[in-house]
Amino acid sequence: MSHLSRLRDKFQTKAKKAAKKATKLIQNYSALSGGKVNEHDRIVFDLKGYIVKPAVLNEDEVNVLKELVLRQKNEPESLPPQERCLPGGAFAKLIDHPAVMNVLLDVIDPDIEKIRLEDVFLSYREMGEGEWKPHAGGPTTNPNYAYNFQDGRIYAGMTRVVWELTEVLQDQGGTCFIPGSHKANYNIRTNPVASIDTRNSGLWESYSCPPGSLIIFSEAVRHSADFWQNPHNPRIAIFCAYNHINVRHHKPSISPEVLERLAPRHQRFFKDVYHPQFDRV
Ligand SMILES: O=C(O)CCC(=O)C(=O)O
Repeated sequence: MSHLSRLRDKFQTKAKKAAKKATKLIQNYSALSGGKVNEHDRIVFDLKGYIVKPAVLNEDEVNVLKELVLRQKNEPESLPPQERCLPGGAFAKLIDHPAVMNVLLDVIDPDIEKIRLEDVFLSYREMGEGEWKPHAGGPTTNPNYAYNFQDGRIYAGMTRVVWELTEVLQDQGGTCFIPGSHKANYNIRTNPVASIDTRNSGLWESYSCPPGSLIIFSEAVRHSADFWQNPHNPRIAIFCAYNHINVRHHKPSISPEVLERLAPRHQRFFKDVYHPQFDRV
């Protein structure tokens, strides 16, 4: 091989690598096009362990999603196979919704390739349905549920993103939190205290929000489901569990039929658990 052709091959390889890098940067940038999380949300997430973003979706978007999840629940056969379960169908485009990504890129990892989505499910509750089951809070060495603050930024593990598709009334069945408990020093996770965990301890906080709102919370904050008490509508909420690429909490259960039909920009959230250093060529 002549010196000239060796030189040409070298340049071609370098150009390919540069193009790959540029594509990755552009993909990451487009996911961030809504801008990063605002200071208010970042500080409240750190302070309380959760944030509520009211009415992120409009009425039409909410109606489309409600129809999808109710059909998935009640008559899945009426849908094509790739839409019969979450995250398929009209839900898929919410996977990287800017309101979600702006927070996750701030609290899980600033590189979108290091964020995984490991579970998506519907929570449907009629009047009186639900449970009271406090969990998490306090220190842990388990990286899945970690919440750390280091060098000016949050390092969260599993982070729940909840799309509330119906109205939630204060203390009438929305998820409940003990704000700040993701940073508690006493281990209320492994040594729960009944007087703290009881629903009327005065330490629990919930929220009200219109349909289409987003709740984002660290799995590290002590939280619980509640009994649904809103007489106007059932709870119809989509729960998503995002995590860092290095760890996984849930057993993979997402249907391959659904995954195969997602757009590549959504499929990448379902990659296996590994360290992205092995992506290097
Ligand atoms: O159903 C709820 O409101 C809370 C669910 C829960 O406890 C969780 O996501 O870990």
